Amino acid sequence: MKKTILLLLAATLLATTSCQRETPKFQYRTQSEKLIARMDSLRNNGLLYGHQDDTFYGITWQWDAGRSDTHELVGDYPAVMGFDLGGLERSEKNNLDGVPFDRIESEIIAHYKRGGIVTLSWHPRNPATNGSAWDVSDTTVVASILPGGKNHERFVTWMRKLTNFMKKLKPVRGRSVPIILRPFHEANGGWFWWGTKCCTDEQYKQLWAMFQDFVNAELPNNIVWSYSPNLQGNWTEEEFMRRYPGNDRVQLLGCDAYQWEDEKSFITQLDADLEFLDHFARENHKLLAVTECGIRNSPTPDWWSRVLLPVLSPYSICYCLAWRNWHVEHFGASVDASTADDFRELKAKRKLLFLKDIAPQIYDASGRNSAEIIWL
Ligand code: BMA
Repeated sequence: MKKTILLLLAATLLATTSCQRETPKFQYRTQSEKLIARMDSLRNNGLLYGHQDDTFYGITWQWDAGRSDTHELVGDYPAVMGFDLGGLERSEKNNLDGVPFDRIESEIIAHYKRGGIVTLSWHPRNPATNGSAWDVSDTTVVASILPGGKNHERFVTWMRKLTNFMKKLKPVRGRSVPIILRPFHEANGGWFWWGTKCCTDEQYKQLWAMFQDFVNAELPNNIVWSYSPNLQGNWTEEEFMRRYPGNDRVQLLGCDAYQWEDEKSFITQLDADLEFLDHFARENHKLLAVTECGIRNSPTPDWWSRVLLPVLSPYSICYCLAWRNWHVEHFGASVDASTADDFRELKAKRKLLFLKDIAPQIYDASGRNSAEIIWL
């Protein structure tokens, strides 16, 4: 064992030395820059599958350790895993969906160590009313948390709780986990307190900047910023720019896209959005992803292959992240969903990529996958 570890250390040192000689700028790269470069290169290999709360619960189970609807269906974990930090702002033990934050913490580290990619969203409670993220009853909420507002100091403590949590995301040895952070998402809709009902475009941009500057000051090297409006269907540049935080503030453009109603209009709208976003991303050197997606409770068995993927395939998209599989409603793949066979086939044809497709498959002398050693 000792010998294996020494050999590995020597190999790593050798690799590092030769890498430094050839490409000296590599050693200065931050975790976020490395993740951006990795995703940029991975998108040439194919579309990554992502899933929210993958290892905490599925359609027919919850909280069992070591389970995953994705793994049980295709024998591999999603390449991208999403988690939500809603509830952290009030020092809750569990997030808004009942997931203990200590499990979120260990799963983020576990997924990173196996070579996976992690994205975080935040559905914070309404800081003016204490209602949920969906409480849009107070139109002064955003103004009240901006500098000078009566809830500003309170919101600063919320942001600090978030950064304190993210600072803990560190394997025992090694560097902090890089995170794709997707705050204040779907802001072109009116259903969240940061949406169109509760703040002006200017206030939204100020909110984003305040939050981002705070987080970046605490975690300067780890965050890839994702700006993710909801499916819009008719973006024009003028409309899109109204809330866009700015090219210096965003590295990944997202689209949250659910098929709530008829298939045809979903396809038309998503295609229109992706055409706009793909063009914008190319012009402005951004990554592109479908940051939430799905159809509620999988009523259409070939939805993945016939509806979603044909729309995505002409565009240069890094990943699509299916929303959570919960017993009340599910969006991701599972043996218990009607889409199981269709999804399995996509995996077989490599139309979707999973963890093992993106993690380096390097084995040490004892046959153990040493991906985690590479990523530490
Ligand atoms: C929504 C729904 C909610 C959930 C929230 C945060 O889309 O799934 O049930 O609380 O996301 O995960």
